[in-house]
Amino acid sequence: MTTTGVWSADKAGFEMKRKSSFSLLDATAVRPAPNVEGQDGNRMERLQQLMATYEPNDPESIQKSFARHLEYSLACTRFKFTMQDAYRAAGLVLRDRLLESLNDTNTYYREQDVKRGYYLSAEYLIGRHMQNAIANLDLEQQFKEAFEDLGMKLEELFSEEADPALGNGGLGRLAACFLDSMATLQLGDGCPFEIPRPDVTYPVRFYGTVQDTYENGKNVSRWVGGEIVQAMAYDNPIPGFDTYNTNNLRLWRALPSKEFDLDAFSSAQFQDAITQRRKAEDLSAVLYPNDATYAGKELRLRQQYFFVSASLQDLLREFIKRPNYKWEDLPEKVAVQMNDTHPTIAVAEMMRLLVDVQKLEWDRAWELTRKCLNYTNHTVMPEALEKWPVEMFERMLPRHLQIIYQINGIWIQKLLQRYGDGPIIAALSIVEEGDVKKIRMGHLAIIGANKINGVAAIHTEIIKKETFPEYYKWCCDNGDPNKIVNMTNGVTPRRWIHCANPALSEIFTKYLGSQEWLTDMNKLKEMLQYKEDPKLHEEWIAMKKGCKAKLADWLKSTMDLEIDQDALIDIQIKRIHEYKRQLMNILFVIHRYLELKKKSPSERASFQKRVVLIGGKAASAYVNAKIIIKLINNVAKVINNDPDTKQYLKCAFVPNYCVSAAQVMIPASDISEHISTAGTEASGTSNMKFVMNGGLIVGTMDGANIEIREECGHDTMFIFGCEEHQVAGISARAQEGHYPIDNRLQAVFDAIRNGKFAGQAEPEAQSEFESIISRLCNTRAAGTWDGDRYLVIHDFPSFIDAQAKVDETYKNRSLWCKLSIQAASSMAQFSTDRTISEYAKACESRTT
Ligand code: NBG
Repeated sequence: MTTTGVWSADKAGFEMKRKSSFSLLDATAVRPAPNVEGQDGNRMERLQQLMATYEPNDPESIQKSFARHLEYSLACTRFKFTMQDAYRAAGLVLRDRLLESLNDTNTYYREQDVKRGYYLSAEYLIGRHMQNAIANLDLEQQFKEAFEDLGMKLEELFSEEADPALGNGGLGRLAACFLDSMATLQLGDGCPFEIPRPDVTYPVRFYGTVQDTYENGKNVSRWVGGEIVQAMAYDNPIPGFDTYNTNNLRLWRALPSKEFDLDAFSSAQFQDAITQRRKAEDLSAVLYPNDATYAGKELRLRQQYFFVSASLQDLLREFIKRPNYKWEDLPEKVAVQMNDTHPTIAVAEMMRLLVDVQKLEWDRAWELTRKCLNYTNHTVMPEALEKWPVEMFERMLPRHLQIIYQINGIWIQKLLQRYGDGPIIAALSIVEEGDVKKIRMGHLAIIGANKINGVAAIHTEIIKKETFPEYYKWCCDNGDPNKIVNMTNGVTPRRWIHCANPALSEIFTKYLGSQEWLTDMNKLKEMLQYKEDPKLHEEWIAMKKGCKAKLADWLKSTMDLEIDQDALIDIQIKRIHEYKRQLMNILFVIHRYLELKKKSPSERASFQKRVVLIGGKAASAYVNAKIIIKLINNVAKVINNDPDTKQYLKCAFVPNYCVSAAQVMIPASDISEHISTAGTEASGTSNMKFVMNGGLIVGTMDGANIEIREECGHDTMFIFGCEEHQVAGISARAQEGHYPIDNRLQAVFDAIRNGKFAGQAEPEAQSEFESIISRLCNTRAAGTWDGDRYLVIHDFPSFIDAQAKVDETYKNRSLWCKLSIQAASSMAQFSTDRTISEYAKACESRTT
């Protein structure tokens, strides 16, 4: 999947009527026309006239357009249609407007001759489109009036939309926030309701062989045979906010290269034809197959190559179409951002397209490739730096393996010249030696990229120090230490404040006198002058109350959970991973429960009420993550049904966590947990969303927490746990057995071991829970160390202290409210508008 956007800010935005909001373009406004000089500009003049104006956006016209789509596009009658039909018809009304804007934006980009940014990502967690599209097109009022007049609430329409789950976690959601900012900043090209483009298809080959020949004095390689699959484009327009820009998110669907051969129906090849079709469709049917198996791994590499090849063929076609462009202009016109290692086969594919297809010399092609591609690293977990067995590569992508070997050969020569033979050569080689020889995609990316970036300040330093230390040394030795740069993540305030929390958006707009803060979050700093204003406090508390009421309704209807809306709402939502320490959170909940049980009823009455919600998905093959989810569910069952405590403490694992769930949960939180072991979370982005909504953070000195704390003030964050530079020493001591277990944690372990949360009723779960605890307590004395790798035991006592401080601070409601306003008003740094501007600037100041 790719998205295209304009990268260079200075070129976009002036001549046409760009900055005016969409709804101001009435039906009489004339649409921009491309410069058709030299072409047959008069062709179908009448048709051109008919298409030269916009669909009108007043409520009545919206109603008419809706009625038309309901009957003529969806074949409903006025007597018989469902809410789902109504949602789809309203979606088509919007799609019409988005198409106008998308087409005009493309005309404009072409005319302006802008540089295009292509974001190559296997994941886009875009969430529901409709509400966001209406807000970004500035059509909220008109849609509201139009549909209310028809007897429909917009919220009912919105809830009909499925949440497109095109991703796993932060990396996929970040890509979606980037789309919003690229369109809003008038930097890019983007998506909401899909448009199939059978006219945009590319062949993608797998397997086959390479024929090497010598022609006209040159070595020529030809990749032949194998299987060909067609990649067909599906466009998703992404509108910016308060701008007429609409960008394109282009997704790719795999189709068999030859459509069903009817003759085959009567022949023995029938089965073959079906197999071919299924094999092609498997490619784009499911995101991220379980890659614990060899077949899963192979399908994943096939998926990656499929979308990368289609996207690069597409961008080169766009470039070649322009007769005035020369190859040396490519880096001026094209910037490709590789989102993690998933699309990094792009390095070899770009070389193949330039050398084999476009017939460029190797050195020239390499220079262009390296100037166009950039790579973002999103994690320090070594397992996420993908490596593919050479044998798999050789079968599936034989020409790419050759190219990678050639890139590596030249690279190793350079290294040998500088360092001589030694361990640094093996460390920096793209090929990993061993029982199974592998291609290291992270290495391919850094060698083939112009810039490499981390996603928060601490993470970027860790990349230099630990993830790619030898490579960083090479950059420094070559006088290019700025090759690895930091681009702290962000989130879009349009979705995460304006759409997710309309009441908060209204407060900001009311106090600041305009909506400008939505495109310039620095404006929110003006809210700081009111942080102790009792009037604002009243409105702020009412806003939180409203969000909690919505959350309570949602929890009741989705999981039949009842919560006390006056309780402190404590949320941890993110992928389930041991480094993120959901385990520590649930151990703390057990501790809190045990403490409550010890108290008399009158003592309990002064205890701070809490609702702890934990949500998130786990990779399908991740066994420990699943045990942790089971533990959370079992603990919830006990606590929520204990008559002594259930008034004071509730806990739940929220199923099916997704963008829409986040939009309900985040605005309602008082605190959220961002408690990864220091040095493990690259950035985190939900931390930013929570704070923008007035939630405070319980967190470690990790990822973007550190920068958020600097911006918002140290008093707004409840920090605990060891720091990154202490981790190695603590781990070493833990392995040697010098690892005291706090009494309170010991009591939690005892409760689990005694069967409080599984016991004889669930012997399998009981033994899984015990095994998790035993592992935490393991020292090297018991064999190879597989113990408390993420320092749960070490950080637990200070976690309890931080939580106690939360309770104490929360008692003082006006202090809490002040901190909440202070934090939410200081988040300008964490808008993706800032992040995207930095990416755009970095692309302009390219290194050689
Ligand atoms: C995630 C990190 C987060 C980070 C997001 C976005 C992956 C592989 N990484 O810390 O774990 O916020 O990327 O950069 O999803």
